[in-house]
Amino acid sequence: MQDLENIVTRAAAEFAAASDPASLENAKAKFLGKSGELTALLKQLGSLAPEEKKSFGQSINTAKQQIEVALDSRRKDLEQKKLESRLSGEALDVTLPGRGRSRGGLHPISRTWQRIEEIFGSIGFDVADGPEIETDWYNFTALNNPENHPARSMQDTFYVDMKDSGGLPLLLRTHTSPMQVRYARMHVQQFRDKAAKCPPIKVIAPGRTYRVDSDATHSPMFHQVEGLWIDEDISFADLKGIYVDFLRRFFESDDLQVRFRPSYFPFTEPSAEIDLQFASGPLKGRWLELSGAGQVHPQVVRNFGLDPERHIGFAFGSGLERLTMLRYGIDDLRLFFDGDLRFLRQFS
Ligand code: FA5
Repeated sequence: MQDLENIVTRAAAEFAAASDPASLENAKAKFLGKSGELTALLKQLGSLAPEEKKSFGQSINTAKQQIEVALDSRRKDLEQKKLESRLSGEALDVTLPGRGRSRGGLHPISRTWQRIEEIFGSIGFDVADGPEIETDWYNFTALNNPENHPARSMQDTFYVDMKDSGGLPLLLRTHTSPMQVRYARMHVQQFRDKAAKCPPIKVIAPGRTYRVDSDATHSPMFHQVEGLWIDEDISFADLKGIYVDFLRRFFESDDLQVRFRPSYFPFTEPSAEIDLQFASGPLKGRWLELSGAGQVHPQVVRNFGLDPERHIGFAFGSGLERLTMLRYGIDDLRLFFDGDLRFLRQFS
């Protein structure tokens, strides 16, 4: 009896001293486990006389219940302590000032992109999108710029390792002009399938382009917008009218100094570069080239799947960075990509 009371007291003391669930379970094993003290006393029951066995057995059971009650209550204590420490660790100080969120804004090039889509959309141009990793055929050959043609060197680019492209010559497109051919062929095919008369092709294709270029007016990654209008009677005069009207709406001014300068592209004939004079900023009064343009070459019209005797029109390819520089009077296009928030915030 004395022994049992002693065991119960020690068990309660050890449970109270256990500061975490693992040490509590160890303490439990010491008294109630297979080789625990109470279990050892139970094993002695067999050697007692029947009368003694009954009363001792009852005492052991009572002691066991007392130990279990102490164990259970300590378990609950520890759980409660754990919960309290978690709650106090995660406590929120609702009196702290909020973190605040600064408002983001559109990148100036994205603004230009949106304006272009809005203006051309309003005069019936469709908007198309195409791959930045392009085949050599669409980027050059289909644009009347065959392999080994010297005009290819005007647009040096980044080539994809042939091992990765299954032998198909792939490159980062140097301009958005491959979209002329992609869009026109899709358009022509669509109406050929329906045996219907092919309606005019009237599309712009804005997107990223790449070249081995880098200075204040050239970046290795830049944006162009391609424009293409093909019908039975679209002329260079339409190009001038549409393009100058676009510039007036883009710059919100009728007082623009625009220059069409003769140039050469294998995919247009005649060809021109379109320049605009800075109206503000450090380069005020200087001319900046905005765009290449021209009457689509008959060979390219043939590559569209159309008859150049019947279908004629113009195309242009303009730089979005250049348009943005002229709009805001910026003298170095690298500012657009440096990620300096002091610069970018001025446009949001
Ligand atoms: C072309 O890329 C022709 N595909 C344009 C064209 C389309 C001609 C349809 C005829 C018919 P060019 O290389 O000149 O042409 O580039 C056109 C415009 O892209 C330039 O006027 C300039 O505004 C912009 N541009 C060219 N290279 C860069 C560069 N590295 N960084 C920023 N803008 C550039």
